[in-house]
Amino acid sequence: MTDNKQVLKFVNDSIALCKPDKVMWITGDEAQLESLRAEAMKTGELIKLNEKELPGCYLHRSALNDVARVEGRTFICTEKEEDAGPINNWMDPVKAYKEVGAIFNGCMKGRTMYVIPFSMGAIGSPFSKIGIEITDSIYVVVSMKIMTRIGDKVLEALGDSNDFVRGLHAKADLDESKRYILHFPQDNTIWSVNSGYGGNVLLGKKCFALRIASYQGKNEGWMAEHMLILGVQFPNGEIKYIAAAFPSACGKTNLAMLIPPELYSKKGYKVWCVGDDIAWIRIGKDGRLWAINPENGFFGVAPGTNMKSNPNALLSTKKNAIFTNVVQNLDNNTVWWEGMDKNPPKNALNWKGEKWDAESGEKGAHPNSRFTAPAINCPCISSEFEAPEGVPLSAIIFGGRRAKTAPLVYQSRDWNNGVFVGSIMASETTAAATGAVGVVRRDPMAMRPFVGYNMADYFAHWIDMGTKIAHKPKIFNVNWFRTDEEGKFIWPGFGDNLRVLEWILKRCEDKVDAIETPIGYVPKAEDINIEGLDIDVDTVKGLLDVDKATWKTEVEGIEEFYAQFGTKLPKELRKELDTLKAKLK
Ligand code: O2Y
Ligand code: MN
Repeated sequence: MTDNKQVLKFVNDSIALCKPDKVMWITGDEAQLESLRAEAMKTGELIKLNEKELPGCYLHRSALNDVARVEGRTFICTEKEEDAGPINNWMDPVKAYKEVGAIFNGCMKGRTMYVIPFSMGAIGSPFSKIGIEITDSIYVVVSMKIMTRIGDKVLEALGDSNDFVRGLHAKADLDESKRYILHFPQDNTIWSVNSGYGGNVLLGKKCFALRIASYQGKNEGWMAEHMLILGVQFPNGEIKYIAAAFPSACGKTNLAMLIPPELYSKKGYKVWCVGDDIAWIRIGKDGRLWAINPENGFFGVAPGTNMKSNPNALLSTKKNAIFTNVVQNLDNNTVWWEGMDKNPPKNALNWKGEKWDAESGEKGAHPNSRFTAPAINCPCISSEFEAPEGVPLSAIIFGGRRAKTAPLVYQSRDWNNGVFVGSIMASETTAAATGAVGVVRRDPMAMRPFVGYNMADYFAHWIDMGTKIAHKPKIFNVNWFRTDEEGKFIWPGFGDNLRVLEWILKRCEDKVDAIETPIGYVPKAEDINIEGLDIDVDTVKGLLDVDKATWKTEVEGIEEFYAQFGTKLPKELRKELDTLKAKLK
């Protein structure tokens, strides 16, 4: 427990509102967590998996109506609507506290309230931030144990400080019509009600580490970004770090845990994962950008994860992990999902807990089924994962899924041009996502659902950071998803993406030339190493082609997207767009 008056006030206020029968402070002690897991097993909230095959692992099934983040019910509650901006849903904070407070009122009667002190970032690191999550869900407690650092040591690090995020979560009735994920950036507060699933309830992740933290970063002069962080180790032992932002379904976790192709590993190249989803980035004393991963685990999509696509992710799930909404193999009490292997279990339950026949054609695992796994399980976790100051960034990469528009890789001309490149990021929908194929969704810096304030101000913050960073990382854009006439991907992707990272890191050190195009610098085709690949230099030329007509159409889409920001759009971005238009003439 703690003497911190602000923490006690927050907990007491929450007790008065939610009226739980019992309150339990989460100490981080393994015996306490084990007793909670045992309790959750009795109610079916957690199912213990085969201890020999998957030691310390559990299966969790969410409610059928509660299987993903709910962007439509996620709100930024600022006094002025303009401060939330045109991309976010906005709710007046007075109205939000009153109306959603009524849903919280008495919602924990007959239940236990758990108080989880947690740290985003290693405890005691100058980069780290503390939160208190109050919840009525054991699944949340045990997941927060994996995804963050929790317990008494966090309260010790907080001391008397009032600098903590207040997170209140209640499953309530899981009524989706009364589901709200509310952020009060001006009060350091998050309220989540009527959901029990992932990103809606593990409040350290998207709610704190992106939405609230992006607002804190703007006010405090740093950046909270939806980026993986990886280190490329060269044969001479030197390691260069990259942060990269991609919209969902672009293979972010796969890139974060990339396995070098044999040609590279034989020479001594290695890739180390610092983080797969979120980066907190600050200017170091040396004038470079330094990044930490504020999380302690991975909350990865299960379907499609296999020993070929991402062995490091799969191996990360082999102990002390929680699987949500996957198939349960009843013969050996292990788990399975589509794309794990070609041998679906014969005797199995689907994600809903129903008897499931793989031959039926129905999917067994939910498409958004997840594993929650400790980062330290990952075979390629970086030795700098816990480094208090993080890692220095040589490059920032933006990316999207574009069939034709964006080349395999291009470098922005300078920081402001790089911010422009991030601001126009977009992905084309796949059939799996929406049913409509090829619809362009603008997702600036992959932060569309995660900026906790007006996106135009967020762009301005990026521009402003550029004026303060003495040694700026170079900014690039990649597109692994260009397709041929038959719609097939041209670039092999996965581990071979290291070939592109190699060019990027060479550019950062001025070790390789490039060709100027209207959108930035592309590689000379012969400078992308294709040794051992089934493609030739002409194919690479095609992958690097910048088609003016396609980009003129793209500019129309950018104009339309920018229009919603009105006069708030930073003039630097307007200028970049004008320059692009002029170069395309
Ligand atoms: O649907 C959810 O609750 C999870 S969404 C998610 C999980 C891990 C990493 N990234 C994301 C995302 O939506 O970007
Ligand atoms: Mn994400």
